[in-house]
Amino acid sequence: MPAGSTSLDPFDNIFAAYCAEIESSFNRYLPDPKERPQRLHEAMRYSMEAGGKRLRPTLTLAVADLYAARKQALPAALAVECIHTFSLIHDDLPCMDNDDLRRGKPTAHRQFDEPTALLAGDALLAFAFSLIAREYQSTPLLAIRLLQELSTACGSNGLVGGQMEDILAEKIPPTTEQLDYIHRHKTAALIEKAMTLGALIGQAREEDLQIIREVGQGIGLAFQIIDDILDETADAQTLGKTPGKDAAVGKATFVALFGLDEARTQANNLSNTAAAKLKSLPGDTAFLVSLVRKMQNRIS
Ligand code: GRG
Repeated sequence: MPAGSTSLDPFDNIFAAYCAEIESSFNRYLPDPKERPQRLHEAMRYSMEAGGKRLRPTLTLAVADLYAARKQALPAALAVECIHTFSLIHDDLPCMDNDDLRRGKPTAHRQFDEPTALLAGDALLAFAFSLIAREYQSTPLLAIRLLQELSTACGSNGLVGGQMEDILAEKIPPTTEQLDYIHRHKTAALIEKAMTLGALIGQAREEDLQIIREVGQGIGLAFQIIDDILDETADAQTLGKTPGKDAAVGKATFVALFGLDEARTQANNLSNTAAAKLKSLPGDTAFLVSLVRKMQNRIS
């Protein structure tokens, strides 16, 4: 369990400590914003420091914690957050979602400019892999495994592939199978890998690894369904990004396809299954189970 607890709610306390650990690693690992090319490094740091829930790196650390490997997992957790931030920067660009607000702040291309934002995303993606290669070089087989898992989750068979089908679905309404593909690739793949990396670093047994992959897919899908629900029901201030964009472009979301009630039921079912599976893992899974519940009931 991370040190530095102060709040009275044990869950909030632990979550805040994980986030603090992740954010305090920025200065140690990320390029210095004063380093040349300064503008690029400033833009990378701007988006990384803009906030966000830090869900994915927390998952990496919390899974590694089950195997007493949290400390070793920190660079991998940061790499996951760099990839997530790259995807948000690119998703917000005018050629994609054309958004002005992210994490409650101006998007990277609004704060800087479009070419700088594009390059900051590219650089964060590349940096994530170089960080893993560098920090795990003393265990080369582990390093290769981490790089394989993460690069697959990012590419055409992962979040970029999911984004491609998502864009195509704006023109031709997707079937439920296509929507499932989009969400599993665009959202669940990175959430699953965040957990898998923690397990690999902790040298989890193959049976545990399988459970962790299933849990990651389940909560990843639930996360996206809830994102669709919030896009429909939340306000910009609470959300930290522009709501109602899906409906505005006629995007086929879980809510559009199934309605709010059925979308909520599906998110609950997926979360319940994930929480039950987590309990079969070794170590103290209470924090991870509570995290699933918090994400299930989140309002932003
Ligand atoms: C490579 C351009 C490109 C896109 C890949 C991941 C992705 C596809 C696009 C990002 C935008 C998006 C809506 C992704 C779905 C996953 C999702 C709900 C992201 C938001 O995650 P949060 O809520 O964000 O955890 P914070 O800001 O809290 O970290």
